Amino acid sequence: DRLRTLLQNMPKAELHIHIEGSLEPELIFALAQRNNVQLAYASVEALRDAYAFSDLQSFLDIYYAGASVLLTEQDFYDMTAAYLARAHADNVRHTEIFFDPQTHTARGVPFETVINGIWRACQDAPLSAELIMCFLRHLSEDDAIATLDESLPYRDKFIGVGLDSSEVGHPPEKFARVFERARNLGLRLVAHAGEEGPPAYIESALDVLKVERIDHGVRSLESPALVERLVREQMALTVCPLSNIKLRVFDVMGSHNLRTLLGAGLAVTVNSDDPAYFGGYVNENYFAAFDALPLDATHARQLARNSFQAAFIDPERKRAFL
Ligand code: ES4
Ligand code: ZN
Repeated sequence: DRLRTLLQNMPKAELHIHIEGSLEPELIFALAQRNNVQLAYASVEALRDAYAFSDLQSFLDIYYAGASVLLTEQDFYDMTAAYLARAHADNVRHTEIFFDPQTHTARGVPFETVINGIWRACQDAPLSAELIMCFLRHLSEDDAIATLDESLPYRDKFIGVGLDSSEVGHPPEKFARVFERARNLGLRLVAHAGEEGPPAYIESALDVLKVERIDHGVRSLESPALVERLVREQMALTVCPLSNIKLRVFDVMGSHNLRTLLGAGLAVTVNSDDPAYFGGYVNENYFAAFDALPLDATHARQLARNSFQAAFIDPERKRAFL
């Protein structure tokens, strides 16, 4: 119908996508074969059958196992090129891609292999693509600082840093020093907060880490004072509807709070998070939310506008999209 066509065709930015989460089961098997890596699953179907998650941690265990097939610069290039082609087909005009270097350096894959493969695919892409390096919050801050140090020779290849992986028990303030160093390097700052963690984690991401966007942030609604602040500051939330259903943050899409967040005046965006694991790329996230919730063409245009407004792109180019 007309709304679906609008959602499909409208130019949009994607601001919350983990590149390792775009690795499709077919590519996992192809890379395992190419690299002689042994997988714990006998077939693409058996692997896909394992994609039944009960919470964030149950997903992360499989997501890190899937990433174990990535060994060469070409592997990282191929994974990223496949995502960028898919995003382009969804009329994504600009994307800011998370990558998790620690997932790979901990396995002995050099930092330069990871970033060069991902970055080269971005250079060859039919849309603009920037990189945001994420620190794994289940590891120590010292490990994050060592990763930031390791990234410095490649400082010109990424625009910012983020914070992802297991949220509860690893509050933003654990990473105060590494974010301060990143800020002093002129890097843009984001963090996952309020996905499974409480509103207090969103507040400390803002106050301690000084982030410029909140990834997820859906639990902000539990604190009216926080909502008022996020609206006043027009702090963007990068919401990922399919992710939230697959990881049981909400039971069903009809119970998702996306419409309520928008209605409160929050700067909400729609994103895919880990599209190969959660059942769809960015347009599938728009379709699923708009099918289940009372959202119309005005909301669609607002969400697309918000995505460019919240993007780390130069103001001139931003104005052309708004
Ligand atoms: C993630 Cl959905 C989600 N949450 C936190 N960390 C992540 N890394 C990849 N996907
Ligand atoms: Zn995420």
